[in-house]
Amino acid sequence: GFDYPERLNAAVELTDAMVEKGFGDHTALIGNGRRRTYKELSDWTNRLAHVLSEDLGVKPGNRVLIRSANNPAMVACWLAATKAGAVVVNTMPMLRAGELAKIIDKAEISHALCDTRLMDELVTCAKTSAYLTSVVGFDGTSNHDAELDRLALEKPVTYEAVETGRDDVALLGFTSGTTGAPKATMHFHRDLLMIADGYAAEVLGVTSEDVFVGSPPLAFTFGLGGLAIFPLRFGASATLLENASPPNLIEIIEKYKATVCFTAPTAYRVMLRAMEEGADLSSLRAAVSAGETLPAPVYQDWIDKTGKPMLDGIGATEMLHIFISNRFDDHRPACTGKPVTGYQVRVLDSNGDEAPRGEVGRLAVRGPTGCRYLADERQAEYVQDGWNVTGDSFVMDSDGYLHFAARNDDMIVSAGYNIAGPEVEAALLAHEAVAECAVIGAPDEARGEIVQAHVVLSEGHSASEALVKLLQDHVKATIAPYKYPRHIVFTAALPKTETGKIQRFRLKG
Ligand code: 3SK
Repeated sequence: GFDYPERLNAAVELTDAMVEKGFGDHTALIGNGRRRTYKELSDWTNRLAHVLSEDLGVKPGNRVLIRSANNPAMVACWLAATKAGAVVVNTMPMLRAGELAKIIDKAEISHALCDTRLMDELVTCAKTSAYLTSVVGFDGTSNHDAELDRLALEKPVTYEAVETGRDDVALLGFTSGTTGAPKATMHFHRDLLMIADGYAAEVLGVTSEDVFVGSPPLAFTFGLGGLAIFPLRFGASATLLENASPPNLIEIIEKYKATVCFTAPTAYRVMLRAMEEGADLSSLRAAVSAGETLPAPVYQDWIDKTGKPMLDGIGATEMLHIFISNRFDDHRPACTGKPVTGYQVRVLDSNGDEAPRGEVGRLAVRGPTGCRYLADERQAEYVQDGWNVTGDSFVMDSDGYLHFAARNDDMIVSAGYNIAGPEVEAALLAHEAVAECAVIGAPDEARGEIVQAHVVLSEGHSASEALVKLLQDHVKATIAPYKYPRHIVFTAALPKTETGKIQRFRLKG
């Protein structure tokens, strides 16, 4: 079981407690050209927590928004606010005033900590917000050259953290999902530790020797877990990149001999090509893929080039992190694996009963973390009889492995056939002319819907009628022919969320 003491502050466990355990001199964070040890991180976050409690008047339970790209200062602000008993909302730099205003209203944010390079949009919000009373800048480049940093330098390096309860809310994870309307999910102090003690311990086997790297924003729980909580829980090191483009990821992996990488299949495809051109990614022992379906050819190519499996996993902001995953010694192509320790899953038919093995149904999950929406009527729809009924359709095979079929809203029904868009995407992606693609159902009088593919071509290929025919034939030869895309649209780019998930709903005219 995952037993935590009744009084628990997750940020203390990830900093001060790590120093007490003997990791004080070990590197905790690397970013903006600097390394910080666990002792430095503990001191830094304690000084900041003093500022929050004493100068800014943050009280336990206040909601504090943080606005930044991935950098050590953002991690320090998140930990400090958590030590001060606040409920943190991490946000991405791309958000504009209108989007921030919705979050501020929904979460009743009273205080905001903002990288000084990103102040404008937040200051605009504060002018009209009924809740936001304080916006303070910090120096995301870690030169300690902003108001928050200057106040912190005057403070002691020890801090009596707020004695939060293990079931007190520590974090609000906002999710816009792939369909629109943002929701806030509440996560407890114990949840923050549990994802490390469960998934990161069991599946990744993290040790203090590990060096983490990755692309998901810390504002997304995938990133916060993978690039902050997991390394800090085990005395490992995290590299943080403000611009985590695939070439930058490759550079950091080579420079710091990173061992664990969190990113999406698109970046792994670039890494595979880079390896052909001499990039040395041999330090990576764990390549975690999530956020989008992992195409079987990418999975296979990774094994061929590295001799190690790629760890495909699925999580949800509602569940905080990954709850189904492949394992180093138990993995299959086009398969998300089995439930992570502590979680149970079911595949449900349209009546809400368990679907027979081999049949597509809605994925439900139950475990130590779980969905608690903040003031949202969708709670009752998402959690039924204690099961979190997700927006994904899966198949459980006869051996109990789970295979992603589609987002529920991405299932295409054409002439009576149920066609999972991602399966068609995987087939298209196996063709060298296709760099990226998204498959949707387009309205059709005769068939109800037809399979429509939006394709971004790889370098050196150009759109033509002949290529349409070639791709259609390729899909027919790869999967059941009735699934082939009757309509192919060539496009320069696909619409995506800030976290890189394809927004298929935007393609649906
Ligand atoms: O699969 C995802 O999209 C996800 C969401 C939140 C946290 C972790 C993951 C992998």
